Amino acid sequence: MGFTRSDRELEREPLNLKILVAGGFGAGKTTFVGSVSEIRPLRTEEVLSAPGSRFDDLDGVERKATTTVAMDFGRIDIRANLTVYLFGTPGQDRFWFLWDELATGAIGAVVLADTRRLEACFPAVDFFELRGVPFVVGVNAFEGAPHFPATEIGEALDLSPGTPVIVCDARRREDGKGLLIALVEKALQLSDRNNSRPTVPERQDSTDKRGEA
Ligand SMILES: Nc1nc2c(ncn2[C@@H]2O[C@H](COP(=O)(O)OP(=O)(O)OP(=O)(O)O)[C@@H](O)[C@H]2O)c(=O)[nH]1
Ligand SMILES: [Mg+2]
Repeated sequence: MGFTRSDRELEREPLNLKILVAGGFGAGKTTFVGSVSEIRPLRTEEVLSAPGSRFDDLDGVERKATTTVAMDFGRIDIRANLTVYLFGTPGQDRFWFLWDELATGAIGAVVLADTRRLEACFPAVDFFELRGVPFVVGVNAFEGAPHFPATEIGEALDLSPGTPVIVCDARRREDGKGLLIALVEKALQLSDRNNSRPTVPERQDSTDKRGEA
């Protein structure tokens, strides 16, 4: 007798998803990945240098001492058989060239916004909208930052209808997890509509030596 697996069994197959954590300079991306990750996060922080300050927009985050120069990496099991690999982007314009590579294979993104400098996340919003990559906006509530209703923030960012806008504290794991779950639900809905299951593609090129020292 032939053995066929039911949809329910297929649903329980391990699913590995790649998600980007993006947004403007200093919006809390590294903090988010670090607080959500269940493994010790990989960070690429460097001290903000005087020469770099000629290129970096430090307005509003003058007290920031370090910045991400390549990426953050973390991992979390959202539920049984659903693992999310988190890739935090660098925030400064001079590292834009890394974004395309970081976004390869991602099923979606969390775009962190800081209401003190909302315009800093416009490029991230544009990046994902242009590529049709689903995203949710996390409004990282810094102390003393102005509060706006989610609908107003959605309008200010000119988001497509249905794009979730969720207030969060990037330092709180539960907040981060809530954003990831909202994103995964949105991405799965979209992929069901397109009849394809999102996964992180297997690396095809066995000669790739980027992991080597
Ligand atoms: N009060 C408060 N501080 C936060 C929050 N999230 C991040 N921070 C602080 O804000 C600063 C910037 O956070 P990062 O996580 O480095 O920001 P980033 O977006 O990774 O910055 P870049 O990589 O330089 O673009 C750090 O000092 C954090 O401790 C938050 O929700 N509330
Ligand atoms: Mg960072």
